[in-house]
Amino acid sequence: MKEKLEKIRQDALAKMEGLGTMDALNEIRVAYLGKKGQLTELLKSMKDVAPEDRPKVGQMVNEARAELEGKLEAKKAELAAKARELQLKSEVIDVTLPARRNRVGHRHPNTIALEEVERIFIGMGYEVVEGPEVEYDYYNFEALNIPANHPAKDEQDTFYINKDIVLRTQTSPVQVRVMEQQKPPIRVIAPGRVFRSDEVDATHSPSFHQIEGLVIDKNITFSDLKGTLQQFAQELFGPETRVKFRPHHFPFTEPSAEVDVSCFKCGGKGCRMCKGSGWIEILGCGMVHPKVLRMSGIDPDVYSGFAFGVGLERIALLKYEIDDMRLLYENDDRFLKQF
Ligand code: 2U9
Repeated sequence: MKEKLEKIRQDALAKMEGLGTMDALNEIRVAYLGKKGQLTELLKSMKDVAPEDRPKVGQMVNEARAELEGKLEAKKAELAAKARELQLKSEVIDVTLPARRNRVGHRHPNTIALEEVERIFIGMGYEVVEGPEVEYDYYNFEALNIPANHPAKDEQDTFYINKDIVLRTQTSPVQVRVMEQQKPPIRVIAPGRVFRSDEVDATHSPSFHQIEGLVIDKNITFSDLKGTLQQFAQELFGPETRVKFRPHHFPFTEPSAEVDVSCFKCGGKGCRMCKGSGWIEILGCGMVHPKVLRMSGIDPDVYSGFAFGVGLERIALLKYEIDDMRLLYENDDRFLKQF
């Protein structure tokens, strides 16, 4: 019995020596001290020991048990410490590594150009107004003197939701809504996204942005239009800028004109920017057609007004000398961060 006990004790201690994991430790605990463990079994066989030897043998078994339990606890603590040390090593933070850059975005060239145009017109007393991108055919065409059979309404030009509703092709319907709701004097600009069924190329996109302006009051003349757009061009492209009005036709204005500015790159001498002409076309404008005023409840015998429209992308491309409109929509930040 004594030898058996000593053998169990030695075996257990030897197994504990090389032990590396908590699982292995538990296996040893179960194998020796568990319900059916070797030491427990030994205690059960006490009945075979001579009665006078029992106290002595009992004490020896208990001592061995206490010793093994103590060793197991110590081993457990040692394994836990090792695991913690490994964890700390693997989670160590190298404070000398360079910090990861926080890549902050910034305003899109369209936004920069829009805010510049808004700043100029707000400075002249204009209000900025917005309206729906999905619009009634009436507001987009009819109220602007573009009748049912007009070529601008062709499916090639316009996205139709149904026969009465379209994706707006211009921001003019916003100004029609203003005229219906407000009495003159009216002085607004209407920026926003517009849609035309165009193929994508360097200067076209099925969705782009416009800024249109509308002024209505008593005694508004073409001179007011010229002075306003000259002021706008000089603020946008520099004080030396000259403007040129060329006769044109729009259904919603009469008379109508297209406006060129002297080339801000060469001052008008002719260069690559202005294709040698010295002039760059930037917008369209005119005096609001009397029929358009009357349709929205403004008496053309009392009031008159002017309107203009400019493509926002066109301004952004010109101002930042970008040669392909598609770059504005790719959102490649190597491109965007240049502005
Ligand atoms: C109302 C009456 C008249 C807005 C105008 C233009 C001339 C014009 C183009 C510029 C480049 C569109 O983006 S573009 O293709 N626009 O030339 N727009 S007059 O006239 C109006 C607007 C509202 C009630």
